[in-house]
Amino acid sequence: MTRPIIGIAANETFDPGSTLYHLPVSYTPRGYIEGVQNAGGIPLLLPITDPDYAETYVGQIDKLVLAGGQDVSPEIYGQAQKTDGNYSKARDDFEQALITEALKQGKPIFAVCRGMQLLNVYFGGTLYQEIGPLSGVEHMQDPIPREEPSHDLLLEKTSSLYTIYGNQGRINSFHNQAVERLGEELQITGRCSDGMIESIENKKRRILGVQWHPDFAYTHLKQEQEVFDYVVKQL
Ligand SMILES: [Mn+2]
Repeated sequence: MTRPIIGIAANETFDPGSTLYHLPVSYTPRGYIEGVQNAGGIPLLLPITDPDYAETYVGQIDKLVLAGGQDVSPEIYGQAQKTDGNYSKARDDFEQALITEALKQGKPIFAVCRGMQLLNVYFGGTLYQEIGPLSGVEHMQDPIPREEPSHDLLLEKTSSLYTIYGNQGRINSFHNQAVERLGEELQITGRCSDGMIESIENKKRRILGVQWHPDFAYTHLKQEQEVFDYVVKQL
């Protein structure tokens, strides 16, 4: 059986100091790796590097995953920075190049949280830089454990995930930013009951973005592993 190779765009950080002496590391949360492995895929990490190498990297993979992480730099969608956030221009640049190449090479894209926001911005959309008072729903659910759902998910019948959640599901939520204006070529397929956009898609191009974190909950909730199953086997 041929196992699809799932390229996961990696992040960078520094070891906090307790074991690796503040060593800089390239990484992805293990949830992406195990979620893909459980679904029968082979995860392959794509470290942040010169955008010129995106063509070569995307050439090695069957599908692309854009993971969660830093806020997307507001300058990409034409806004001044309004909040104190954690940004990485190198990551923004490399991942935009990966999107360009995935589209060019016809490879599906699954994007989570920041990844979905970057996709939206890539297609010309904008973000709310701070959801805060815009909603009565708490979209940064901490201290509720990450594997626990904290708000609802209202799915369109056209959603690729409709067979998993039906028209109403429950999902976790760890974001203080959200899609504001939708990018071109994208459709809204899921919202929270407060109206916040929770999933976007382009079925023709095989693009799926989710605002929640299946990678936090795949060991705990069957539906969250089923999202990885869908991505690896069907997207
Ligand atoms: Mn949410």
